Amino acid sequence: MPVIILHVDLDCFYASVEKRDNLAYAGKPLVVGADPKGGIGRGVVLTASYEARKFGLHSGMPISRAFKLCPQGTYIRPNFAKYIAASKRVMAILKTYSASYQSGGLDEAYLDVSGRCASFTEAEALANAIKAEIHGTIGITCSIGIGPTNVLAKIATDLHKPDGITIITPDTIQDVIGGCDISAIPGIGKKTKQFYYDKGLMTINDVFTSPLPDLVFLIGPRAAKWLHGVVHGIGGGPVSEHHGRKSISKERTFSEDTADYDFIMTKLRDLNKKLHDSIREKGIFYKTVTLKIRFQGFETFVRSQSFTRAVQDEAKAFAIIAIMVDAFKKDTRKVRLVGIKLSNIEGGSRSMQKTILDFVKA
Ligand code: TTP
Ligand code: MG
Repeated sequence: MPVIILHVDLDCFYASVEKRDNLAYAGKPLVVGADPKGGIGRGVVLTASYEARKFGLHSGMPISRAFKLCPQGTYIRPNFAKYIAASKRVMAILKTYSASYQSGGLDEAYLDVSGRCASFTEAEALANAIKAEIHGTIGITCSIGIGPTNVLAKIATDLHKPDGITIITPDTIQDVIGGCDISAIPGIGKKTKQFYYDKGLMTINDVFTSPLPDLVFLIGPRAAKWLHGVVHGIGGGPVSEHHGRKSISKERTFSEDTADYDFIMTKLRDLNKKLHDSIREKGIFYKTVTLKIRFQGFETFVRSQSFTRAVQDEAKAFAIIAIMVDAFKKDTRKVRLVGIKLSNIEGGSRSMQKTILDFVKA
């Protein structure tokens, strides 16, 4: 019996809920996010309807830029309570289709339907039934990917959006997704993809046709094993948004040991910014900030502090680092190296949506 996973993802979720509740938005570009204030507003697009996406709008785009690209759009503020209520109802429906249910956040979930579908054809019929029930009951559409692993199912979902179904069987992986850019793989973002491009891995096919030892040579054993597994449908485990990474860190050894704390703080600010650029790109959140400081003679100290919930906050992280550095200033030795580590990581949209839940509860 083949392993068959369904990945269900709601289409432009927040915008769909708003459209459901206000017929005036039908067929129009709708943007849920910050107030554009005629083009000078701050903040970002949370989601854009598919009509708005035709103008190039997407989640995370500065609202001022969105307004320039699509001034005729309707711009509304989010109503999280409504989205959470809709999400709960959707998830309750999904759970009735499989005991093996795994949430992927507010608007997506994985269902292992191997137990009730003997073939991918049967799974497709089930996917149609799920789409119909969600549409009929909640009034919004979703897209469904069907695959032999969570990650392949998730990649499949994105191929036919909105309101689509895409099937990848173990035999059609290369046919269906071979031509996709490598960034179609969850965990490879717009910036990380350059790393793979530089190694000649631009499409999924480039990975598919590379023997594992070649991949190990190119990108190292850990990433190679992960990537090889993804494209060959090996490893059905939960989708990892960040290669199963537990922390992300950067450090800097000074060319000359220094006691100039203004200079040291400038370097730390720079490291902190780079780390945050990277986690923003990947959608990673962290709870713990660690400072590492090595003095002349190699004595090394680490100091950590944790937030009560996962965050992605460059300014707060830097404030914590500054306080921790202060405690070392009385040491008269010069500093050889500083580093920052962000750990207790939660990846991808899931934790982002947790913070939205926290936000609403607060
Ligand atoms: P997504 O599933 O990433 O996006 P979507 O549902 O809006 O669109 P798609 O049809 O491509 O699936 O995210 C689900 C919701 O999470 C989205 O409606 C708004 C919210 N969200 C944010 O608040 N910030 C973000 O950066 C992203 C990507 C999503
Ligand atoms: Mg979605």
